Amino acid sequence: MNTTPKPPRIDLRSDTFTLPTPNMRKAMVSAPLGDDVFGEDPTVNRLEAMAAERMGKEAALLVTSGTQGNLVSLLAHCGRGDEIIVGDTAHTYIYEQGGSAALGGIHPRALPTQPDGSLRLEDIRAAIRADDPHFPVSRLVCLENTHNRAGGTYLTPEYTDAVADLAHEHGLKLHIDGARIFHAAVAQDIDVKELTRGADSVTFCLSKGLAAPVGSVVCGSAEFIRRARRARKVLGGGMRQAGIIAAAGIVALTEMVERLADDHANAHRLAEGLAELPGVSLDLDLVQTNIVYFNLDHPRFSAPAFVEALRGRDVGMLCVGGNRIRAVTHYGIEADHIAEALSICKELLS
Ligand code: TLP
Repeated sequence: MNTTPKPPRIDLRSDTFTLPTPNMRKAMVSAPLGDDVFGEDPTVNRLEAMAAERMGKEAALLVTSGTQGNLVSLLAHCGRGDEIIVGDTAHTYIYEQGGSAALGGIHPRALPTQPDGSLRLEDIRAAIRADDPHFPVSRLVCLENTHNRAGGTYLTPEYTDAVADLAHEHGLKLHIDGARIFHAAVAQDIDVKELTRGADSVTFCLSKGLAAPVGSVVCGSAEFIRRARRARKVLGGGMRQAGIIAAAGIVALTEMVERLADDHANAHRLAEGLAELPGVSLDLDLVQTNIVYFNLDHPRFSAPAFVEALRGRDVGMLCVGGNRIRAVTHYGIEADHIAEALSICKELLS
């Protein structure tokens, strides 16, 4: 008996639910393969070279997930007892099981994340430790672009450069969790390199808005990637004939970036419609890419009850705590789906 849960038809729970495109499936079938732990998978090597070039870095490493990409980056930058400066709502800080502390002995210094997903420069400056045997060594600043919990808001090149300069002045490195960094680039109509030029490392995901089935890529200097490759291996992330995955990643990079603008337009449409409905509050200024967060204060529905009612109508959204709900647009979600989801929301809440 097949007990696999059936996803909702209009699935706005996350862009992680995207299915591979027909071109990805084709590429996966015919990809030349080899043992990637020995560096002999030509398709992985090709994806890594493409990714490094796109991000303006020397080298890249295919990893299983965004979580693994962030963890290998932190392990490659930091030793035990080193400190990272990170936002208090960063994915790395709240959604990755504290992996860098659990597995790497890395100490997090969490700063207040601003509503736009940034960290204040003065907060970062104040958090950098003096050279004193009482303190951990400040080693790394982590940014997230786009910022998930802030609502998919993007950081600008100017801001990222300012953080990089500040970090570098004090001998720290900068890592960017760029799970959705292509969304940030498309929303600002800029080359993604402008967002990564100051960073010492960046992780981006193939398996979210870019619709590949599996995988993320870490990019940085050749020496950094050598250390990241060791970290990936100790985490059990050496993947052998991973060209099967990389083949879809190559299609993701070549065919799926520009269309992210459609997801942004759909998210905006959804947010504008939701904002009109009784009980819904949301800040339209924060809807900058493919993520919409809103609060629900409604006489008949708590947020979980509303999400459940939507699910009964084949629409998926996520309750993310309290009265807050998240909807994410992506490949496979068209403007018609948004119109349909909105009319179901209206029916329920009116
Ligand atoms: N985010 C997922 C959930 O874990 C919340 C989602 O549905 O949005 N960085 C950022 C900014 C992310 O949003 C995510 C995934 C990751 C890293 C981790 O990526 P994976 O899921 O591939 O480990």
